[in-house]
Amino acid sequence: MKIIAADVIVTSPDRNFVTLKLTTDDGLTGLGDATLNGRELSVVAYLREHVVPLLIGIDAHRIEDTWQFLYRSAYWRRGPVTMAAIAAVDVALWDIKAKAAGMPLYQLLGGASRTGLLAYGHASGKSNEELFDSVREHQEQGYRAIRVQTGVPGLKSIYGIASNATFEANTGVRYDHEPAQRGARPAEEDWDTRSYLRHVPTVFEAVRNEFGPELPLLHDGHHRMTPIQAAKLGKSLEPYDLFWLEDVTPAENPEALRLVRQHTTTPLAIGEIFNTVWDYQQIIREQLIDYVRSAVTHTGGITHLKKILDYASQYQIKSGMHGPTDISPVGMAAAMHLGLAIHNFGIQEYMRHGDKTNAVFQQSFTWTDGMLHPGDTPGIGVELDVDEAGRYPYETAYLPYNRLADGTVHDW
Ligand code: KDG
Ligand code: MG
Repeated sequence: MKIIAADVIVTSPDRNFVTLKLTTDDGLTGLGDATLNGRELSVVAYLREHVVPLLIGIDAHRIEDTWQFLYRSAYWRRGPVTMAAIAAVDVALWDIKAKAAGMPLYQLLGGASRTGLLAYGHASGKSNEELFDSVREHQEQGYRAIRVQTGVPGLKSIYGIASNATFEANTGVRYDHEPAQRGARPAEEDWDTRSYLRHVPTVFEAVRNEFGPELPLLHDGHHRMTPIQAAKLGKSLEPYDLFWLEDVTPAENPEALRLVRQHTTTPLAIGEIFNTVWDYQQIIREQLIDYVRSAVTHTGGITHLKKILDYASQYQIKSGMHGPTDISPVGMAAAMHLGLAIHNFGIQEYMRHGDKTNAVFQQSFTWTDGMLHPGDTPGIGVELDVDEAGRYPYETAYLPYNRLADGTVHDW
């Protein structure tokens, strides 16, 4: 079964997506997600210029060998662009293999270990009232676990809160943290860690008072704290029993988590911007985290993320795969198959894609009572309508960035 065509499809229905489509000589097709938010075209070039020519003629069944070939023959290893490109090839090959077998992908990964995947959604609001409404809306949509982000007094616009500008730029689709705004330059937001650290515990206290002790609550620090600030936050949130506290410190220095861990029993999650098992090696071995946040899309595909999660399982560390709207329906489907099959599944992040996106990508997954299931269509269960995709050409869009009050650039 040989690859005879490899097409890179860029489409921007509600936001930009990059998809690789492989076709075999016996007519099977497979899809892989290669979307890297705000840097999409770098992966497009990597794929089109350097990977697609190498794929023509290879045996589509040789997934591990293709992975190792693309990873090692480049010499320049790792990094988000390389690993997103390899991920797209990997998932497309798994899609083809599962279609050839006539099975949904999770069957090839060992079969279902559970009946469905607990998923969390993103509630947010500038004020507690807005936040409570958003939590209720999510509960009405079936969510049984909810991420909570709020505005901070004195700060105009921060990560995780749908801003009006983002709302309008995205033509009415509310993306609580899809802030990649269409336009020539990134938007500037503001930040003050001391105000944030003072405010967040009061919000969680209010949410617990309103919604009770049962509801699993999550929060994302988005890499903005120093280790000691993160330790302080973890400690101050202990009374509110978080499911996890995410990305408290910048990802470049995973050792920082040792200090955070020494000070708090709040569970920690990290990894959405990691891309290989080597980013996790120390923090898994030292048990500095509780959840692995990587997406299939940014971590070399099913093949590599499964290795990370198998390693994590030896240390009782679970999956918490990244699933914001910049993970395309193809990337989400891959995550669902993997999550259904592995033993150490924890939770799946799930934001809903907009109607235009769902018209471009036909999907077989189900969402029932707060649980996801990838469906039983052979393959990953996603097909891409090329004509529909063609209606939405790429549009330049950037993630925002932060400046402190004195103008210093800060982690966003
Ligand atoms: O593209 C950036 C987003 O994927 C990121 O901001 C989302 O932090 C995120 C999350 O936890 O979903
Ligand atoms: Mg995050």
